[in-house]
Amino acid sequence: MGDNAKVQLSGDTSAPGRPGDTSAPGRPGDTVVAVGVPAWAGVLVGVVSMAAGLVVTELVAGVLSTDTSPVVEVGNRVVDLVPKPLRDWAISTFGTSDKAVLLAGVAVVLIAVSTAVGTLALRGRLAAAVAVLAAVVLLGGLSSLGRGGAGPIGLLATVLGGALSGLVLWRLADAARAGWVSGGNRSELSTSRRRFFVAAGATAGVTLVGGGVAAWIRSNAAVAAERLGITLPGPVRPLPPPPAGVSVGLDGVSPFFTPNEDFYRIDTALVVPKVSVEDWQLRVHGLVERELTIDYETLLERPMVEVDATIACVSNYVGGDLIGNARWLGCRLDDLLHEAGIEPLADQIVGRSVDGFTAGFPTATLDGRDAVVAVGMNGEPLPTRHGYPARLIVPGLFGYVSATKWLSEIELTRFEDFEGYWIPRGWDREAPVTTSSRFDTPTDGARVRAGELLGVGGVAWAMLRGIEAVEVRVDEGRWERAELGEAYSGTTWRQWRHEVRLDAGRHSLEVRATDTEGETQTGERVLPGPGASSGWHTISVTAT
Ligand SMILES: Nc1nc2c(c(=O)[nH]1)N[C@H]1C(S)=C(S)[C@@H](COP(=O)(O)O)O[C@H]1N2
Ligand SMILES: [Mo]
Repeated sequence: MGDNAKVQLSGDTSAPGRPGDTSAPGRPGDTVVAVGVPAWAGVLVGVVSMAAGLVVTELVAGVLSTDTSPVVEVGNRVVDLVPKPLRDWAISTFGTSDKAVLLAGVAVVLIAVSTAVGTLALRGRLAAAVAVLAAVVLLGGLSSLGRGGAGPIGLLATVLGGALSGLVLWRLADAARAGWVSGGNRSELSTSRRRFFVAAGATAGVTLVGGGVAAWIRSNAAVAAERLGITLPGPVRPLPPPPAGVSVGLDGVSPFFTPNEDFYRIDTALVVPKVSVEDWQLRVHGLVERELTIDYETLLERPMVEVDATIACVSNYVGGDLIGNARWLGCRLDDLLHEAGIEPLADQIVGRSVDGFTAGFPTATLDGRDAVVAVGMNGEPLPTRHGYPARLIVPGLFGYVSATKWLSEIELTRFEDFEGYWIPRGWDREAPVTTSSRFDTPTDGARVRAGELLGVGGVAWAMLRGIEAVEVRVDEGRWERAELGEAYSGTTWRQWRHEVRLDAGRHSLEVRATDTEGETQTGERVLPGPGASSGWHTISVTAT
């Protein structure tokens, strides 16, 4: 069957004509024209169906288990099978581009196999085509189940991909045959061809998009794997674990350290930036005497300190959960900036993120407090969501003016010359965390036992100063002093608990905190924006 060669119609169901019959099956006067399927159509059908299958395999594997890639694994197997002398020859000949040569080789093999599959299918030998496809699936499946393979997920992904590939092959082959070999008059054939091109094009388009998604999942997985492989250096002077007394031992009260997976999260980026430490660097510049550029390794060589600090979001409503406490590991920001030498003109320290986010705070913040370029959070490298590989943590300031995640630059500037991301959007330029407190238990609207002692509790914070007292009142009665967790650090929140006895009925409970300077949290209710919210957290419970 050559290109554009006329062929005889056979097995035709749509046309009444017999082989050689040129009478019109459709409109009278039309000629039945049928030509051989051009060779390139075989390549097209084969490559599109194979690519669709591979993409599905990679997507299924990527979604079910982020670090498996059956396609790469088959590639690795093949490399293992190549005799060592040949491999050595390839490495010495192609040097560092041996990977690219390998990939090109894989592509050539895949295209050859696809072409075979597509051509067989277009010649009506679907069974043979499917057999070749099945052999490919078998190879993928076996290497998944083999030692060091992707396991059952790889097998499942390969089988699903193979099935889809077969389906696409069958449909596209049908469409191509309708366009070239099946009967019909000239206009029917050209309509069928158009249909074939649309189907092939649409499948190719979806495959490309899917391939992009699969590649994206893989690059995420690569950063996730890199992060898991990192061993952070120990701090110069490790902090002991906080005394047991920081906990008031009441169920429902937030744990002293917020587990990373429960830590609140605020970011402007639509997707979390995935930054590899290989590509990461921190530039310290602007109004400094010496610009510094530090890569991840150099950063980890700096003396590391541990800092227990609570960070909070300015958008937190009274009683809200946009606050968390962690043990951060990092290098001191003041040391770093003194090394760069802050010019006297500078009054603002701006953190810039790889995602374009910026946050600025006064140079006066470097007052000895434990501000750090953090790399660790609660004993592990920063989670990706929380700024891996590095972020700023500045105790006492709201996140939006200080806690830049995925930090890439620290620039010394003047407030009059630069405003951080949220400032032109209407938020206060300077934003110290305000004294506040909240109920964790019971929750608003809870039903409780009437006449029995009821444990109520939560957390309170007065950043840098520390909490002196927490008081609770029922139904706007007398304020009663709550019991506090052991005083630990001004930069962390403090747990509190209290006992109340409620009559049957609905009751309001309020809580307020006082800092160590004797200042009591204001009861004035203000919603967040342009500064923090204020007011006493008030819940209502029904005792029965
Ligand atoms: N790059 C970047 N850093 C950022 C933000 C952001 O949107 N992008 N949000 C900030 C805000 S508003 C807060 S409250 C804290 C939240 O940090 P977390 O998500 O680790 O809890 O990060 C700050 N750092
Ligand atoms: Mo925030």
